[in-house]
Amino acid sequence: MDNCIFCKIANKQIPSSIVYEDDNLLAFKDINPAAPVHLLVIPKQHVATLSECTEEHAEVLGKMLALVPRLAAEHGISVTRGADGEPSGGFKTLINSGPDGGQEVYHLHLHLYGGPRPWRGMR
Ligand code: DGP
Repeated sequence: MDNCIFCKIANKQIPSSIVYEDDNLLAFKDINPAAPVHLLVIPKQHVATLSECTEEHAEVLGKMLALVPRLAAEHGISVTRGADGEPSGGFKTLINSGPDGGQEVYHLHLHLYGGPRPWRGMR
């Protein structure tokens, strides 16, 4: 898509801090981080919004979600368990969809937030 900022990032027409890339996906740092770790995972192929996804997109959607544990581990935000078995650490994933869902960039993206709180505007 000609005027899509995330297509331009995927095509390396504009710079970003890329943390992961394969044939289908790109992950990069959010330009305006709301948490100490704030990454975006996108499909390289343009899809405007989750609301327009169908069964055809199941594979790439699965790949996006399946990438999260790896990114979390690489950025030190995995869920860990202490000797008492209590969980600590962890992260939040979010896909905003449409104006009411707070979507500003119309290229499907998954937010991955983590790190010590507080985070901006989020519980
Ligand atoms: P959303 O509201 O879900 O559409 O979030 C869009 C996010 O994209 C927002 O957190 C800021 C981020 N963003 C917008 N433009 C750029 C950019 O040019 N580079 C990077 N790295 N992130 C961007």
